[in-house]
Amino acid sequence: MNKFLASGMSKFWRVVLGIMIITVVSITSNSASAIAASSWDNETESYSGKQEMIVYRSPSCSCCGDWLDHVKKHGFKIKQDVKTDEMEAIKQKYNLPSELASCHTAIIDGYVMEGHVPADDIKRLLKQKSQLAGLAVPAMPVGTPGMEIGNTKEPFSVIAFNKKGELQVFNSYESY
Ligand SMILES: [Cu+2]
Repeated sequence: MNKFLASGMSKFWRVVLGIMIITVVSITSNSASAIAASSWDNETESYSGKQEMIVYRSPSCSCCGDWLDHVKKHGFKIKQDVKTDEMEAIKQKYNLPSELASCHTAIIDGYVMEGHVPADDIKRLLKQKSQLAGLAVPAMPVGTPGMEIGNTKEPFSVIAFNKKGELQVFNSYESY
């Protein structure tokens, strides 16, 4: 083996080592940023308007309580916490499009908030004084505020709906 080949080999191993270091660093920083991003308690939106909400939920719903803790950390106040087994009737009363149904239904400043809607999206809608009727995170995607299970984060969208029952995507969380 000549000198040229030997130096070539060592260069190869230096590159391999470099790649390994880059990989380790990127994995570490990825997981660090994932932890920070998964923290729904960090506020990205400020809001100083009406913060009192009425919440309807089934007495047996524990993730509903976890969502309430989330919005309370963002300054919202629970004026009324109504525990009822008639959630279907509540959703109909507030004209929630049935395909958007989740667990709890909250009313704030005349808007309907269905399911595990992130507090910052609520604030953004309230600030817009929008013609929309409300926001929903249909079903209960794992990873949404109040639905955190380990590090599982299902992509989800916050859907806005108007009084005619027309839907539009208000916000999307693909990786968070
Ligand atoms: Cu829930």
